Amino acid sequence: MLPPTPSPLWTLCRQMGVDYAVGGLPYDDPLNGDDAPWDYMPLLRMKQRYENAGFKLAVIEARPPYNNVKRGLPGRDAEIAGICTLIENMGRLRIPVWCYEWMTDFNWLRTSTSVPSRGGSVVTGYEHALMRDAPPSPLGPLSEEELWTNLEYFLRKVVPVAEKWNVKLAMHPDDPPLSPVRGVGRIMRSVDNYQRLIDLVPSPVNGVTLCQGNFTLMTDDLPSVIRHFGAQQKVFFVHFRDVRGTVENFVETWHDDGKTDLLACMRAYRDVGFEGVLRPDHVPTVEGEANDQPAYSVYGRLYAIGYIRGLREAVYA
Ligand SMILES: [Mn+2]
Repeated sequence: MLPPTPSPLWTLCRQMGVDYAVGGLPYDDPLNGDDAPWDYMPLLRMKQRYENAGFKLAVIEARPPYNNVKRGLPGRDAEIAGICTLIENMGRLRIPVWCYEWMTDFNWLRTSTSVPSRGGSVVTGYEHALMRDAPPSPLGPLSEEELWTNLEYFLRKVVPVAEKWNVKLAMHPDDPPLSPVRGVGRIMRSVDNYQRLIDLVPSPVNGVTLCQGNFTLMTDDLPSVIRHFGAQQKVFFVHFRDVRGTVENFVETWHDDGKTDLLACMRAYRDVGFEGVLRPDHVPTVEGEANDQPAYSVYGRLYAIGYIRGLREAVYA
């Protein structure tokens, strides 16, 4: 994930041999005028920024506002129209994958961003027991069945646009993958529910962001899950990371220190012919870094990129 404002991380990634960028949305475009960040001209200029720095823009991993869509509230059709505009413009600009999610009211959730890890590095963690007395979402409770109904409504409108413009819709899991949280249901939290998503509106563009940190909390055998969705050509994008613990109590880890056999995962991607983009996702904050962007520090990412390149060479050599 390279935020669209150029930074030393851009240069470091080129130096690490990274060729593809996972981008955001151009909220920083100086010429936005009346354009929304998902309109054509800001997106075009953002793509040019990545390309002029040496990256091919492979994925957009940012979303226009769409909480009303997830909740099924008035205003949802206007939000869906914005998403359809984004997808059409991604198609016009040949940006092939959109990473979205179905987490309502709040996004990824941690109970700590300061868990001590190896050698004084710092990672994030989640302990569900600490959430038992958390206040409910101010927007009120929301059931899983309502989330499924609203998801189907969304997909019936968006999938035809994505098919027309050849943009893949890659659903990221709920993080953490459990339900409910603060009274709000979460449905993208199991292998069976992912299959239900795929079968809900069957289409070559309806698929998965295989965020390993979450999927490995849904199964004891992540490589077989990669094969399950890979065999259906549904793995569009990968977040390559790891955790230790259970869904109700876990910490993130260094790539070489988690509960998952990452070499076996890499073999599974090779075996299913995965040809998309894979990014490190969350990493530790290390010595010399402020923990002001937990899980997205710079130096931790450099280690992760080197580790992933090594695994890739081991598997594809
Ligand atoms: Mn992820």
